[in-house]
Amino acid sequence: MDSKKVLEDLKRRFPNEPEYHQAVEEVLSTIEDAYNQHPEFDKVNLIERLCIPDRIYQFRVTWMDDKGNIQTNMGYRVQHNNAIGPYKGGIRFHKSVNLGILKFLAFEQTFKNSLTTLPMGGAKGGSDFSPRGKSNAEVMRFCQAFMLELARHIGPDLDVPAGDIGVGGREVGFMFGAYKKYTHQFQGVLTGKGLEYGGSLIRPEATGYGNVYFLCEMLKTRGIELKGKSVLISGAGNVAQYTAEKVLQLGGKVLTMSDSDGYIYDPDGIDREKLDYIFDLKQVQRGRIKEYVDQYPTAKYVEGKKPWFEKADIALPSATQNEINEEAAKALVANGVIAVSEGANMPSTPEAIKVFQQAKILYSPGKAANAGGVSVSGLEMSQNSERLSWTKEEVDARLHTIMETIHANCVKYGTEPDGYINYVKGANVAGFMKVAKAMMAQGVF
Ligand code: NDP
Ligand code: 2IT
Repeated sequence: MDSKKVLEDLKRRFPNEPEYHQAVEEVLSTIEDAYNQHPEFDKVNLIERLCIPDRIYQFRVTWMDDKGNIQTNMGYRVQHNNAIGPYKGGIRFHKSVNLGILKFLAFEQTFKNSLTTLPMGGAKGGSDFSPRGKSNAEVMRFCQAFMLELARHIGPDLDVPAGDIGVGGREVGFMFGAYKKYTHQFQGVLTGKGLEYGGSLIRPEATGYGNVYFLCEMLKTRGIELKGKSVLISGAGNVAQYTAEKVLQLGGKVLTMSDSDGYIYDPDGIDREKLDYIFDLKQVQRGRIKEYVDQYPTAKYVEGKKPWFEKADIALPSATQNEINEEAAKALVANGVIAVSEGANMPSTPEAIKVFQQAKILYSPGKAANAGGVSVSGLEMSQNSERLSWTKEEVDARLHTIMETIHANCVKYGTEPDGYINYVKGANVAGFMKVAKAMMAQGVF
């Protein structure tokens, strides 16, 4: 494989999809050596078949707002690869959603799901609809309209969506209800469901908890403990909230959280009581993070900025893609950060990753560090299939084991001659090899 040529070709065929190009470039640049050791891969053009999604559905979603106006949004499902299991991946509702972003996410998901040790292929879907500022009834009508079209393309053994940005328990519930009504079937077709109708314990917590378990594994390689360390978290949504909870449980100090308008910095740390306030603010009131400083005036709110210029030991980006650029990465390193572990998908730009790796700090990409979410989704599918529910302890223990296994695989495939662990390379090579071998065994499609 000539990775430059493959990438140039993709850019020519699919222009105006910069996030997709970015995700592909990162993987190709790290798997090239491993790929070239298997000439049989290139003989069947495995790389192009792995980079280009199996299929993409694109549709108009029409719904009525509370004033009786008819609104339209775009809906998408990218089914990237199902070599190792049914398509699996979240649904994102955000005004920025477009095909290029969903293609990057579906591509990443394929390698992430491969790393989880569970049988899941890669997919992603979503809409440029934003639940922010919409009434409950509007969100319900939108979810029903979205599912009216999506329902014909998914199924428990075909494609199993879940949440992502803008899609939490409420939206999954509305979509599940709609799927059930349209198909007349009660099936485990979505994960992240409520506990009363087939959801798994620990699924809401899984991405955040998993990232902190992964972080602890990374720290262990240098004999460092999380206890007593200060932590910057971005985002204030599902991933950020449960990341903060686990950091607190393990004795770390959370200094920041954020949303797309700005960040809060609490010099005393966000303790249990303050975190409960944030859970209520975000999950019940659906408020904004700046309201935190009204409640806790010793904290500050910084409008329009990201938290990366504050001094801390650890950074856990948990909001969105490309939220850490080169300048932010340099500031983190200059301030003595020892580890960056990604709760979000592709939050660091390629330039930022270079800064972390050149400084030889511990740095793990989202496809390894945030794989806990989809892993517990996989465990939810297992529970649905056997029509049983496992205890919190059992699911959490399995999540822990999966994160340790992913870490061990990154070490196995990513350790460089000087002993530095290149987690990007490790995750990409480990994720790639499993999918590649499955594709080779199944013939050319
Ligand atoms: P939520 O919708 O629950 O929360 C997203 C948070 O990030 C909000 O605080 C939001 O602020 C902020 N945010 C979203 N978009 C932007 C933006 N463009 N710029 C700045 N801030 C932004 O989503 P999740 O917590 O579920 O997802 C966060 C990240 O984690 C995403 O990258 C997602 O892909 C990834 N992820 C999620 C998993 C899951 O299980 N949910 C699993 C693995 C990864 P605001 O309210 O202002 O929009
Ligand atoms: O990016 C992700 O891994 C998710 N949004 C979770 C996907 C899932 O199917 O649970």
